[in-house]
Amino acid sequence: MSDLLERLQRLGEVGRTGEGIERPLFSEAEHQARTLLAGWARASGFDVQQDAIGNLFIRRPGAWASPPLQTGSHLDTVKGGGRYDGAYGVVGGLCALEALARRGVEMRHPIERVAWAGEEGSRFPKGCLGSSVYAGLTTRQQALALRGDDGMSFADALRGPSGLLAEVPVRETPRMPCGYVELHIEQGPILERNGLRLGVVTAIAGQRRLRISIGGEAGHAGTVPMAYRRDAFNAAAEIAVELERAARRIGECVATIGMVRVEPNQTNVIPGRAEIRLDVRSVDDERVRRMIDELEQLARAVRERRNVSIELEPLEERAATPLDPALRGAVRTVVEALGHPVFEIPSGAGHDAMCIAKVAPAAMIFVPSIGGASHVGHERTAPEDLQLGVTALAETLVEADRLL
Ligand code: HGY
Ligand code: MN
Ligand code: MN
Repeated sequence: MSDLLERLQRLGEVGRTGEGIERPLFSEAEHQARTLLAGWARASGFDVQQDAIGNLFIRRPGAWASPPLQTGSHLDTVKGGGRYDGAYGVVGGLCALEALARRGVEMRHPIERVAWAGEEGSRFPKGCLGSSVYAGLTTRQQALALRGDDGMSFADALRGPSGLLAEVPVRETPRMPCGYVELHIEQGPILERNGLRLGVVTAIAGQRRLRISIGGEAGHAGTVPMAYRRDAFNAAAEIAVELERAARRIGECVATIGMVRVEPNQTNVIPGRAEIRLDVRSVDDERVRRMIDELEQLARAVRERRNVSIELEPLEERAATPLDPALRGAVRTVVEALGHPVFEIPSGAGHDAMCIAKVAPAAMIFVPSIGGASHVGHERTAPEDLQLGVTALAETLVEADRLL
């Protein structure tokens, strides 16, 4: 089995739970994953560094002392996640640098592979944390003040035993890249359905995430007549169903309520409080805006009708991100040279490339997800597609090095 597959296999055991992988940022498992990657990179002779908020860099010098060409992705996962989302781009980036070094390919720009800290937002309520601080979209203070669902602040977790890697030098000043290429699984069914093995990503969907807190009145499930109730969960449920209808009506957008909290969460007590988290996305920002309008109208109506309090707290807002035409051209050239059809595809999933695209030309390469499954333990990509993606990444880095 190749280094790529062996490493993905090995990494996929780090943080494995019953149904999938759990590697939230600065957990023991995620720290172990970064340690593993640093060890593999050092064994291949690369320079390993980290920055002050946990982004991990490996670097291959170039002929020029210029801004680096970067590739990267993330090692953290969602709860019950798969072994390829993020990890594939991190391990694949290492394998691409090793392939270029083995072939003795002389690059003008230094090449860096980055493992961005906390892309998923599965512990701290902000996704793409490491790449957005790196790109200056989030201040370090804002990141440090974030509080995880377990109550611990980012600052404390960063200082804790699973924060920075002990034996890795910390780079103080971020080096803005001259270009960025991210290799990632598609996480959807399009490539597989079209019999394709490589995708050239055109844009990354914009997204809005909100916390919706509902205050009603707890009470005895048996004694309070329906007409007297201020049931916080039923208010949340009405909002959820109506938002699903709105997303279908507006079209070309998706709305998900993937997190629900009910208090006191007892069978025989009417819920007095409920918290739901909404994730809305589209490559068309106007449709996301219309969805938020619908939510605001709905909240006003449900507040009135059910006599409950409803607070909408924005957690995240990212505009749709078109990827760089010239770098996309480099990916297209490589896909053709490898003998595959050029297939342009938008990304419904968010990626660190959204942030890096704000400071440098960025592009993405997709490989198929079997059955379109992702963010689940049975996330899979065929080994030959995993290998092909790394080859495409290595060649794209060479092409981009020439171009930039
Ligand atoms: O949610 C996303 O799209 C990404 O997987 N963080
Ligand atoms: Mn990802
Ligand atoms: Mn993900």
